[in-house]
Amino acid sequence: MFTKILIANRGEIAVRIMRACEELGIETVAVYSELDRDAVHVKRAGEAYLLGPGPASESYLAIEKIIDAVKRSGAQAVHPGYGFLAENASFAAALEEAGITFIGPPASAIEAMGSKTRARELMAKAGVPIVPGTTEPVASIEDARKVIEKTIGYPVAVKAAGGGGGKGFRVALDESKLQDAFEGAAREGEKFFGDATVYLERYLPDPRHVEVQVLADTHGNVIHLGERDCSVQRRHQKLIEEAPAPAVGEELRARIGKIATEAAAAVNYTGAGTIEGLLQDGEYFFLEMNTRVQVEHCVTEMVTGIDIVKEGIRVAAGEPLSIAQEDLQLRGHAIECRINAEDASKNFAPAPGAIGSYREPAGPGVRVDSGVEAGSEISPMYDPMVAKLIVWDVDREQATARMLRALGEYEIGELKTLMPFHQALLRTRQWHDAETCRDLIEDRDWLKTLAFPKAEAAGAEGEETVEQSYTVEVSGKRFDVKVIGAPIAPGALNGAAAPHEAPPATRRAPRRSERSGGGGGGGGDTLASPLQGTVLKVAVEQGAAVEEGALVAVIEAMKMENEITAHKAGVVSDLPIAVGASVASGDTIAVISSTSD
Ligand code: MV4
Repeated sequence: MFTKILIANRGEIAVRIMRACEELGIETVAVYSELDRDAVHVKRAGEAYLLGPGPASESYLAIEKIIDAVKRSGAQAVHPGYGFLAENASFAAALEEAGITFIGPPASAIEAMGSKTRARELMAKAGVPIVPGTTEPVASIEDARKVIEKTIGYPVAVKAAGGGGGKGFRVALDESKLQDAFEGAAREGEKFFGDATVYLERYLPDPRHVEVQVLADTHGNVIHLGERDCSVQRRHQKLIEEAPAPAVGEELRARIGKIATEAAAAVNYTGAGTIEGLLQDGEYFFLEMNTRVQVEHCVTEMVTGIDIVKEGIRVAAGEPLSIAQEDLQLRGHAIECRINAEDASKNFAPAPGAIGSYREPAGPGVRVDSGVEAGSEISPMYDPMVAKLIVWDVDREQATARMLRALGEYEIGELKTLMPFHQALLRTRQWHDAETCRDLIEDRDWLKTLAFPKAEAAGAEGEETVEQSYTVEVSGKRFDVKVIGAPIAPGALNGAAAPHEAPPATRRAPRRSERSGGGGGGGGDTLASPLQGTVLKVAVEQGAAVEEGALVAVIEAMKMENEITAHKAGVVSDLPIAVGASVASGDTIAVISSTSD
């Protein structure tokens, strides 16, 4: 077994891996960027090395710097977590060359699964069912037209060969939309993966996203740990995951488990991996393989009792898997909610910022995987995930009630997160009936009901107002009261009652973004940018009439395209942005004046 591992990641997954290392008696090494000097994963590690400035390209993606830190620390192995370098075959190969163990599959397996057309071809040859479509790249729109006419039909999914996780994925409902879809998928493929190659699949109308966790060792053992359902997604970002999948029974589980282990064996896989697929009317189709530990691995850990991260480390050290397929038992039901710094009511706009007070839920069946504490900063530079809240209970209904209880206990001060979204969604009939909830997540009116309360407009002009909570006792009975008004100095209360949210020392004036309503809206006509980035597209002209929710601009930040939509209907009276320009968080994107008042 290794004695020291370097974790080439940050946030909750870095902490998660360190926990596994500690239990295995392995020393831990963190790496960090200048933005993460005070981060939890850095404090937690046995030792830590600065990589460089905040941008990932100069820190968490800088292969040479990471290898240098491995050498300085004397670590024998590197765990990449997910994201960053986790599915970078040249990183795995570079480590191998330097005599360092990569905790993950062989570079050849990463490579084989990295090209989605190659993966489809391999899987088809191995007898794994794939979504009907092409296994060869489609060179031109004319070629695409021919194949669709002959075999696939409409609607059709156009996907980037270098893609995955929904990046570079467009749908053409009919022939008139094919050019847009084809060019869009190729453009995104080129931008994200440096590969404009696309392929085609039959578009399935309302499938479930069902994925199978696999583990493989270097002794020829390949097992599966059952499936997860990840159908609740937004812009291909998973929001809620659960295990087992509500639509999968014992027979189907055995069938898709076999598909998954055969897929892994076909690429000589080792370590932890996931076969992602679509389930439609009892039919299962291979979509892609994630050659790493996934965000949502925790729900599988909860229902199997197996520590997937520890198994991955054992396998990398040459040890056999600690369990056999026939010993595996599934028990109960687990749900995971991703707690992102996002405002669901504003179309899931990123809402980076600092965490004020912070308290994690606890109690039976509750697990929190986080990498933050009071005072942590959620930077717009990295993933907006603050934490994962995972619960276990004997069945889905009770797990749902437990999740609602735990969400209620979770206190993340001063940051806008998806917690209200999760609370609302888990209370719907759609969730109760185990529907995919796509209609809800795309329903703007429903999302708007999740708006965060605004602390505003009670005081006189120019005077700042805040919302504060107090506990008071009236005739010996406790009441929680909310006071909205001018800030009260803590001393002014004369000790009668103290605000019980944040201690006075940590209270601060709201930042500009909070005063304007938080994530790109504000109360008035101004549509402010919720994030810092580059204007990729301006979709309206000055003077144009827009509907509420209409696309105004696309802003690229961290290679993600963020659609900025009109926060109200009206006429674009000012548009101080241009394609290629940089915008800061809070900058005006457009001013939308009302037409009738
Ligand atoms: C699809 C699809 C329909 N037909 N492919 C790909 C990445 C993953 N994030 C979702 N993906 C989809 N691929 C074909 N040929 C529909 C989706 C999809 C989806 C699937 C199941 C549950 C929720 C979904 C939400 C968006 C897209």
